[in-house]
Amino acid sequence: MAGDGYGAIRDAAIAIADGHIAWIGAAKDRPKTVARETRSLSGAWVTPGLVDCHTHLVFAGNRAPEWEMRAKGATYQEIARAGGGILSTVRGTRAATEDDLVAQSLPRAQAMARQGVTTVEIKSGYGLDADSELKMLRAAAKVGTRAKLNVSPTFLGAHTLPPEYKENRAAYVDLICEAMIPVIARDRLAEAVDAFCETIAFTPEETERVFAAATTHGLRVKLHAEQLSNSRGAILAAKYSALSADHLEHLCDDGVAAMAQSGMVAVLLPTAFYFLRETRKPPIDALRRARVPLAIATDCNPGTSPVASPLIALNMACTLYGLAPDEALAGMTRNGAKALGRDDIGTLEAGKSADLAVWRVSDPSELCYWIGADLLLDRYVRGRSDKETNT
Ligand code: DI6
Ligand code: FE
Repeated sequence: MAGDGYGAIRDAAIAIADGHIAWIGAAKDRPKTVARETRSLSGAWVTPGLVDCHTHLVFAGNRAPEWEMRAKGATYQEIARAGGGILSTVRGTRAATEDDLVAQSLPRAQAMARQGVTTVEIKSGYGLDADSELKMLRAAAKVGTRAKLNVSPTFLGAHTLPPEYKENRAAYVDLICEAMIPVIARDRLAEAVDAFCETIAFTPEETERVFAAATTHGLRVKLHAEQLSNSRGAILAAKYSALSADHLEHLCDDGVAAMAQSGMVAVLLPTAFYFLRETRKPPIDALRRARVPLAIATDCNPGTSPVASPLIALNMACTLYGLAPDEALAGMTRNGAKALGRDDIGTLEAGKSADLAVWRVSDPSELCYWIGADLLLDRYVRGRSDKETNT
């Protein structure tokens, strides 16, 4: 029957009070208390608001020209020589004012909201100096307010080495650990600290220094791990009780075991896999057998996943990675929330925040099935409908 496997309640009622779900169940069982206002969502499906737990959606400019060069046969080295790659986004982001960054990033956030996202994680990592990283984190908060999204900000100073530290890697890691993380923790500008542990980015030793500093300052960690090669980053992340390890195409058996042991979430980013035309998939079956929760996210970024559509990420989780639609949807609700360390969102239960998505579908599998359809009827963010707040 429609909705089997999703924990669906048919002919349901949801009571909302003070921005929270006060009661949920079959409409015939609903408590007799008189509601101040009732609304019929007859014929629609309601899910938790989607949680996109891995994005870099705040950045300036884009890399479409570079992508076009690649489509015409240019190599990575040629593009780098022509000033392309991640450092071109760093230059653009450094040069942008905070208002500019907000203006350029807002349409991406609004596109996500229009597809049912209510919580989005946004990473810094295109500033790579203290002022520019803080500017990105402030812009992320403003974008969230304007797009009516809850933002979970993450500090990703260890994204790539800034050009001015080319000859002195250790000094940049010092700057992250001794100057940036203490200020970010003190001013509560981020909820977590991430790093890109990869041959082209930071070594496991450098990553460990960043994790140690984050932990000292009371911030949780997470990691871009095993995307292009196996650096055993997931094992290192487990040692620091990370929330998640993300990408994981090259994750080995030891990594799966370490993630299971420490209770981490595996965040899968199938749109980045698609965009890079990768062929090696994450070890999904091994993760399932080890009962590691699977989350799905967009990785929205200008280089490897110019994707502001959570529903396309769900589709690709199914078509490219072989997830079942109910598994994929759990990956962008329940397990996306878990990857952010949040227990107040991600499921429809009494006591949780009333963050809901209301869909024009006849079965929840349609959320993973359509590409480019207009499925969202409404969202509720902390109990307030987009319709009443004029989004
Ligand atoms: N992994 C990626 O694929 C991206 N960042 C990361 O940590 C690349 C980001 C970019 O190219 O702008
Ligand atoms: Fe990423």
